[in-house]
Amino acid sequence: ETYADKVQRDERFKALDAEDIQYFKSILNDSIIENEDDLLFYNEDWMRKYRGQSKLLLKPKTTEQVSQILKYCNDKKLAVVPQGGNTGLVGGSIPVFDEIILSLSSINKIRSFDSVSGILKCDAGVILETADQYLADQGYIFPLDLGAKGSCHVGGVVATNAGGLRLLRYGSLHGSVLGLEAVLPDGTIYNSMDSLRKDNTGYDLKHLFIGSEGSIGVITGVSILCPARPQAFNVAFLGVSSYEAVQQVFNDARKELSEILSAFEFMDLNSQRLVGQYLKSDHPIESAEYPFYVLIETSGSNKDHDDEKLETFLGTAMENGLVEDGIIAQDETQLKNLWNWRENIPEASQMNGGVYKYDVSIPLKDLYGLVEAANERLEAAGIVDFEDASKPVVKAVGYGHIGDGNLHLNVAVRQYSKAVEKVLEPFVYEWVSSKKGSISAEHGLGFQKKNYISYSKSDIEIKLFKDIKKHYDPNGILNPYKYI
Ligand code: FAD
Ligand code: 2HG
Ligand code: ZN
Repeated sequence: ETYADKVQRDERFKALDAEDIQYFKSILNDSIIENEDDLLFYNEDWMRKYRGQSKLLLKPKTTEQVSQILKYCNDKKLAVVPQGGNTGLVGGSIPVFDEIILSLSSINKIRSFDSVSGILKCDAGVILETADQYLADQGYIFPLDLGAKGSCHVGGVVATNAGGLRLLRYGSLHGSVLGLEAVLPDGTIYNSMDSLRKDNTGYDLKHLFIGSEGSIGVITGVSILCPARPQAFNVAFLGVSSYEAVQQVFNDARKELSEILSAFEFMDLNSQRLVGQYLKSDHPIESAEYPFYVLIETSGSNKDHDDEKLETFLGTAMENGLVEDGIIAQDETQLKNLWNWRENIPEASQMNGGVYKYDVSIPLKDLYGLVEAANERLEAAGIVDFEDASKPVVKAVGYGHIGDGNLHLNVAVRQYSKAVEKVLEPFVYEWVSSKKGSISAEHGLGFQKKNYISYSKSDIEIKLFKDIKKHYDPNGILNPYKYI
């Protein structure tokens, strides 16, 4: 992606000089990266779609160091991008021009865990999987899970308000995060880490930071309420013949599996074909190909009870023709394998060269219509073919957290190109807006959707956003050129 046609460097920001680097060295010693090759990973996003030109990455080890850095940058008008695990999917975590990258990866300690209340307090740079593993050892679970868990940070998912695979059961981070520690651009440290579950003393400021995408402060600590880890997990993978049937299965699952239903994901056939190519293996449902697949996870406290409920549910769904074929994982390995066919879609959809991603909320009945509309449009333009490598687009595939009304439309391409982008944008955003959907269900706006926010927010809402940004970051040094 080149930025020249989308945005210009803001000349109010100072360019980095030797004196600045000297200052950062005086507080961080060696915890900085200046070498261009070493900076490459941090300058480029996970999809290799966006690339910035930062000359400096800072890795503070304490909140106080973050405070010193931001105060200095604010005084000197040096622009800064906060970065967690750099797994964000909207180009929000990388610089656009020469912004300094402030990495949280060395602020990475578990601070405390209270095994009676289930409250975990940790640094922002703790890797999500590390936090979940720590909790597993204590019989608890992190209330959020996603495919990037091995790299993304607790602070990064909070800054994004990521949704993921467990939202259906545990709700959004706005519900489970109890308090935060965050550093404002002028160096002020805001701290609500000791908040209790109930606290109605005035504005609940933490909510401004959850999902703020690094635009008003740098999160350095998170306090989060974690549920007891379920004792028994089951996964079923089903082949379904129509999108209507997918919705019906979801409806029935909510009623019949009720309190043990913990995830309900759907995938279309083309997404599974891509995963098959990526994993180089046969699909777990071998009998035939189906237009749609559903992954159902149950989790509870009594394996026999859950097994019985799931088997009865599946038996009825097959008898009444809603489900064509299905399997239930018989052991831990099979359970992980079934999840792989869902969790590997992001990787598989970009293996041919690149991917245009749209992460949208749409009322359930219209949700898959977007994938059909996108494919029709690509076909009308004559640029899509699953097999023919001379066409720039492989296919538009659809999958996602159907239990949350969240579709992921991934347009797998052989290379990024302006021509393809023009066929898709603003078409996709207009389509979503016409159905009163949201152009970002869980990945945020970042750089990708900076020009499209008005498809989902009114002028008044956008003005209020700007007021908040100006209040917290009057010099605009934090994550500039992004959605605000
Ligand atoms: P980064 O990518 O580094 O940053 C994301 C944004 O937050 C940036 O704007 C950055 O400036 C800001 N930021 C990061 N850390 C801080 C901080 N400490 N303080 C202030 N701002 C900060 N998302 C979902 O919602 N659901 C999914 O199921 C899901 N699955 C994914 C699967 C894969 C394979 C991948 C690659 C991504 C997936 N995502 C998913 C995207 C998701 O947004 C990120 O994985 C995660 O939320 C970002 O965490 P991170 O630490 O990598 O943050
Ligand atoms: C998922 O649900 C993630 O797998 C990523 O949110 C979706 O890559 C995507 O578009
Ligand atoms: Zn998702």
